[in-house]
Amino acid sequence: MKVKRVELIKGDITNLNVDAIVNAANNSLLGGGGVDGAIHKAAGPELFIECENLKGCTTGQAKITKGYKLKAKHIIHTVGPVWYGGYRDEPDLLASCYQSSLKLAKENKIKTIAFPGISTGIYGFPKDLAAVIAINETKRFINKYSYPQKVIFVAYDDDSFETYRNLLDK
Ligand code: AR6
Repeated sequence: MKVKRVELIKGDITNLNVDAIVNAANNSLLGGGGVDGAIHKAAGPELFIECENLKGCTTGQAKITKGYKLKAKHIIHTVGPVWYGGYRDEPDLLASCYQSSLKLAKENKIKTIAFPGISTGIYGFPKDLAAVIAINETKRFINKYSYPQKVIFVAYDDDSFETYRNLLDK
């Protein structure tokens, strides 16, 4: 039987029992609002200490830490672009977030990884375009490599869920 390698769920990414969850971080990697705030709160203060030692992260890149109090063993922190209208390489930078995160997952032999919609909250990236990029980059990557074995897209609201569902059904 063919194993399904891409899944979609609706909910809070901090509750997931997976090898790694991805965080929509900022360049400092020292926490913030949105999913970043929720992940730091759920993982506990040790995460902040490990993040301090990472000395930040460039937009479009990713760094890995432990998951601490989360069920997830690892957190892959990636820094999405702020949306300025689309003329400042935002789509390429977002694609790079997915590529860098998936590459780290592969290098760390992560079986299951869950992504929120990077940049689609406070950073203002249009959700439909972001979902197209997320799905394209993921499919391209998993067609080439056997790790991660499974990628889960986590939609936080009904609109995002429908956007992903329509695209994944195509
Ligand atoms: N689980 C899953 N998805 C979530 C959760 C959650 N618990 N909470 C929010 N989302 P955002 P960004 C969704 O704003 O746009 C922070 O301050 C949310 O609905 O968290 O990349 C950082 O420190 C949206 O679709 O991240 C940066 O400064 C998506 O996650 C900045 O925000 C991303 O929304 C990054 O902004």
